[in-house]
Parts: sequence; C-alpha cells; structure tokens
Amino acid sequence: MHPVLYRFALSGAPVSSEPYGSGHINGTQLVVCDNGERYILQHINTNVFRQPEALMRNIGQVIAHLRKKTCDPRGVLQLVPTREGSGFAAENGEYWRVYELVENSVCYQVATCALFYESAVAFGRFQNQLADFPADALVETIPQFHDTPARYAAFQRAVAEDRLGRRALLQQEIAFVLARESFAHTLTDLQAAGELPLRVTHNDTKINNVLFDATTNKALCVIDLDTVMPGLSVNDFGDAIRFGASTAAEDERDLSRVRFDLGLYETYVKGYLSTCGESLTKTEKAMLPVGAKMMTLECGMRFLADHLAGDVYFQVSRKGQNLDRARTQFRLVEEMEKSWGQMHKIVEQSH
Ligand code: ADP
Ligand code: GN1
Ligand code: MG
Repeated sequence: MHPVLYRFALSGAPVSSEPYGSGHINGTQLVVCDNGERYILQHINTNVFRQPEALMRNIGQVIAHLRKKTCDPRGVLQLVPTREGSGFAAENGEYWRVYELVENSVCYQVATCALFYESAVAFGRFQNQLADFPADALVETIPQFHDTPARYAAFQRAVAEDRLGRRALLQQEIAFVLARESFAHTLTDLQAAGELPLRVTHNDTKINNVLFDATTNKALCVIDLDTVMPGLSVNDFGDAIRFGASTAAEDERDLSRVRFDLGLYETYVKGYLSTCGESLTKTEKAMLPVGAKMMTLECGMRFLADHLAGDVYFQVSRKGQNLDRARTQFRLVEEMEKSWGQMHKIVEQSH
C-alpha cells in the first residue's frame, strides 16, 4: 500500500491497491477499503504534465462546474480531498490524487457504432455544460497544444534539421503537408478574428476516456481531465473523428485498410449535436468538418516531425511506427477531402 493513501480522507482503511485500467500516461491503481468502498489512486505523470498544481486547479474548477449541472452522482468525477482539504497530495516532487470509483461502470478500448454514438453524447454534454464556464480561467497546461500553424512551423524545423537523415525518403509525405499550409491557418485565423469562441476543451476525446454504465452501456461521464484547457470546440470534435471514424488502427501499415468511415462520422455528428448543438455557434457547427480534417492533418504532421526527429515524443515499439502513423493520418485527410461535400451536408442535416 502506498503511504500517500493515508493522507486522503477515505471512508475506511485501505486494504489493497492494484494497478488498474489501461491508461498510458498516469499510473492508476484501484484501492479497496475495509468497508468495501473503492477508489482510484492516480500518480500524475509530471514528465508530460509540467505544472501539476495548475492542472489540478483546472480539474477542480471544471468538476465543480459540471457538478452544479448534473444530478446523477455517477455523471461527474468526484475528487477525494486529503485530510487537509487539498485536491491532491505532493510528496518529494511526486503528485497524487484520488477519485471515487464510478461504480458499475466500464471503459471500452474499441468502439462499436452504438458506443461511438454514446461517446459523442458524453463529449457533447461535456461541452454544453461548460459553455458558460470562463475558459480563460483555465491554465494552458500544454501551451499551443492545438495551434496548428505553430505545429506546422515545428514540422518545418524538423524537416530542415533532418536529424537522422531520413528526409530524402520522405519527399511525398513532406510535400503532402506543405501543400496544406494555408488550410492549417483556417481555425486559428477565425479564432483571431473573433469568429470562433474560446471554449473549455478536453483534448483527448477518445472512447476510452468515457465511462459507460455496465448494465445499459449508456455513457455516464467523461474522465481523464488532465488535458482540460482553453481551446476550440471543433478540435475536440475533430480529434474524436480522427481516431474513431477510421476503419484501421492509427499505426496500420497496410494503407488499403485505412478508410474514413462516413457512417461513423455521421453517427458521431448526430450524438454530439444532440447534446451540444444548442450551445455551439453557427460558425462552430459549420467548421466541424474543418476540425476533423485539421486534427487529422495536425496529428500526421506531429507524427512525421517526430519520425524525422528520431521518435522523441511518441513512443514507438517498432522501427518506422511514427511514419506509419503519419501515413494513416494523411490517408484519412485525403479521404476526407474526397468526402468534403458530404461531410458538410451531414452536419447541415443533423441540426
Ligand atoms: P490515463 O491518462 O493514463 O489514460 P485515465 O484517467 O484515463 O488515465 O484512467 C485510466 C483508466 O482508469 C481509465 O481508462 C478507466 O478504466 C479507469 N478509471 C479512471 N478513473 C476512474 C473512475 N473514477 N472510476 C472508474 N474507473 C476509472
Ligand atoms: C497522445 O497519450 P495519448 O495516446 O492519449 C497525444 C495526443 C495525440 C495521440 C495520438 C498529450 O495521446 O495529442 O492525438 O497521442 N497526447 C499528448 O496517438 O500529446
Ligand atoms: Mg485515459
């Protein structure tokens, strides 16, 4: 048992603590107490999150706001304070937090169509419930996270540096990105012109960051709030599409298996707009397809830049994995471009 547990105001004495779930960032443990109560203990990864105290302030504020709008006790994560009343415990530069376990819940790594719809309902509700929260009160825990022109500039630097001499073999992929430079500015330009509002965004809108009711498979709540930051709603939407509306894994090598599934896209649009359609502006709705393509292109650029730099950010388990990842993203971008008219039509017909 980790001694830090005794600093939290648990309802009983902890009797076991075991690794739990399949998250890749934080260390997550399931804690069981002698009275049967169960908790989630998380060790915050301070290599990824450099400002853990600001991060915990963000989470605390967002949870408090969501709580005001949610009747279901399982509808929002609940932090367990330390005995001194803090939302986290710090020990020798290590940071810990405890959540109440959401009972009778399940987390899926792979989506079916019905689960994908439900995840859209959950992320839409999250956006809707936070629409009146002052997004600029949150700290940008990873600065310029979805500043696509800044990501583009970083990509250009990686190409220029060509640290491992890989550039010569990547002419096609590099040209693919360079041809889309002006597109990369679309959303940041609209934001600068005041046409897209700053929102509270989640920034990791995958299906495995939603808990579902184990009996009904209805979405209960959004978890993994570490990357909650000010941002653009369409980017959260876009990241969910990038990951969830592909027919293949992110690192698939056989590109003939990588398709952008318009049916899954439509499913997500419908679920998302069913819960947040009313709080999005006309421009935000119109820009949903742009968000999908932007997040896919941006992620592809990040993978390719990392491949050029020698795999320093995204972990690889085999040689060339970041290049494979970049290629799947570019294939999806191409497919979105072919379906561009339909992508817009689906949004127009869904609200
Ligand atoms: P990571 O940043 O590592 O992905 P998450 O916060 O997503 O960490 O948590 C990892 C896993 O732990 C989740 O996928 C989920 O299975 C489980 N989990 C996290 N919080 C809770 C909770 N409050 N109740 C039940 N399960 C949870
Ligand atoms: C990272 O850790 P994971 O897989 O949830 C990355 C995302 C990328 C994703 C691509 C903090 O997320 O932005 O879309 O990889 N998160 C961070 O697989 O950089
Ligand atoms: Mg997670």
